[in-house]
Amino acid sequence: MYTQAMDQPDPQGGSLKAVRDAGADALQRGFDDRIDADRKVEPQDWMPEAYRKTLVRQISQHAHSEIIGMQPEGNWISRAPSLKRKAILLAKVQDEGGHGLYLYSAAETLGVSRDALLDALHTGKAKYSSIFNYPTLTWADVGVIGGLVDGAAIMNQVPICRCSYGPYARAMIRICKEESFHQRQGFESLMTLMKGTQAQRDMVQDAVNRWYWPVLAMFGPPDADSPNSAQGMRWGIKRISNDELRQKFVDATVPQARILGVTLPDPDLKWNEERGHHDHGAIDWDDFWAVVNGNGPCNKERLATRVKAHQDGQWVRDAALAHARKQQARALKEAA
Ligand code: FAQ
Repeated sequence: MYTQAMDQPDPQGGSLKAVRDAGADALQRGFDDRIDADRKVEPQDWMPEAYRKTLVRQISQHAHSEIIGMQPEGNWISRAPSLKRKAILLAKVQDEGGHGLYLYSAAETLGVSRDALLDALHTGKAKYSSIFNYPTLTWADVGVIGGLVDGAAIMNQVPICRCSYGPYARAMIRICKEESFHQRQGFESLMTLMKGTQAQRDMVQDAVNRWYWPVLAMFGPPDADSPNSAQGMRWGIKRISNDELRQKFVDATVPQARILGVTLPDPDLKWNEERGHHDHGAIDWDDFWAVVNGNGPCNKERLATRVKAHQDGQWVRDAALAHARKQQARALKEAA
C-alpha cells in the first residue's frame, strides 16, 4: 500500500527513519567539527535551526541599532557648530545607516526578508540597543556618543569580526574600521571642547555624567543573567562575554578620561592591584530593563521617527522597483 510514513522498513532491514536520523547526525557532526576547527559557516552550509535563529536575532538587532542609532546624532546635524563638524557628523551618521544595510544583507543570507525584519522593528517586536533611547541635549552629547558609545561598540564588535558565521564576520571588518574613525572624531571633538571655556568643559562633564552608566549597561546583562551567552559562545558567535567586554571598556576608558580631564561618575571606581583591573560600582539594571522594554526616555520618539521615515521613503522604493521592472522588460525585449 502506498504510504508517506518515514519509518517503513527498507530493503536492507533498517528503516527510513534510521537513515534520516543518521543523516541528521552526520550533518550535526559536520557542523560541530567546523565550529570546533574555527572554520566559517557559510549560507550554503547546513546549520542547526537554533544557530540560524540566534544569528537572525543578533544580526537583525544589531542592524536595527545602527539605523535607530542615526537619530540621536542626526538631531545635531543642522546645529553643528562649524562646517567641519557638520561634514564629519554627516559622514558618521551616513556610515551608521550603511552599517545597518550591510547587516540587513547579512541577515538576509539566513533566509529572512528585510521587510519581515523591518516590520518586527516597526511594530515594537524586535529589540535594538538600549543606548539609543537617551536624549542628546547638548553638542557635547555628540562627542560623548562618538567617544564612549562608539568606543563601547568597537570593544563589543571587534571580536565579532571572528564570528563563526562568514557574512556577519566579514560585514564587521568594515564596520569596525568605520567605528574606529567614529570613536576618534568623538574624542577629538571632546578634546577641543575641554580646551575651550569653563562652560564648554562643564557641558562635556554633564554629558559624560548622563551617558557613562547607560554605556556600561549597553554591553548587556551580567554573564550570570545572560540567557544567550553560553550557547552563543559555544557556537563562536560571541567570543568574549558581556562582563569581560564591560571590564575591558572600563579599563580603556579610565586613562582616556584622565587625558580629557573629565571625571567618570562612579565613586566606587578604583584600580584593583590583585585583579589587574578597575573595580566599578553597581549598574542600575532596573533602569536598563525598563529601557529595553520600551520605557526609556526616548523609545516612543525613536520608533515613531523610524516608522515615519520608512513611510516617507515608500515612493523611493516604489520608483526603484518600477525602474528595475522597466529595465528587465527592456532586456527581455532585446533578447527576444
Ligand atoms: N540593548 O543574553 P544576552 C552601535 C537583550 S551598535 C537592548 O546577553 P546576547 C553602533 C538581548 O538582546 C550597538 N537589548 O543577549 C553605533 C537579549 O534579548 P533577546 C548594538 C539588549 O545577544 C554607535 C537579552 O537582553 N550592538 O552602537 C542589550 O547574547 C553610535 C539578554 O541578553 C550590537 O548589537 C542592549 N544593550 O548579547 C550606531 C552588537 N543587551 O534577544 C550609532 C551585536 C542585551 O533574547 C551611533 N550584539 N540585550 O530577547 C551583541 O553583541 C549581543 O547581541 C549583545 C547581547 C551583547 C548586545
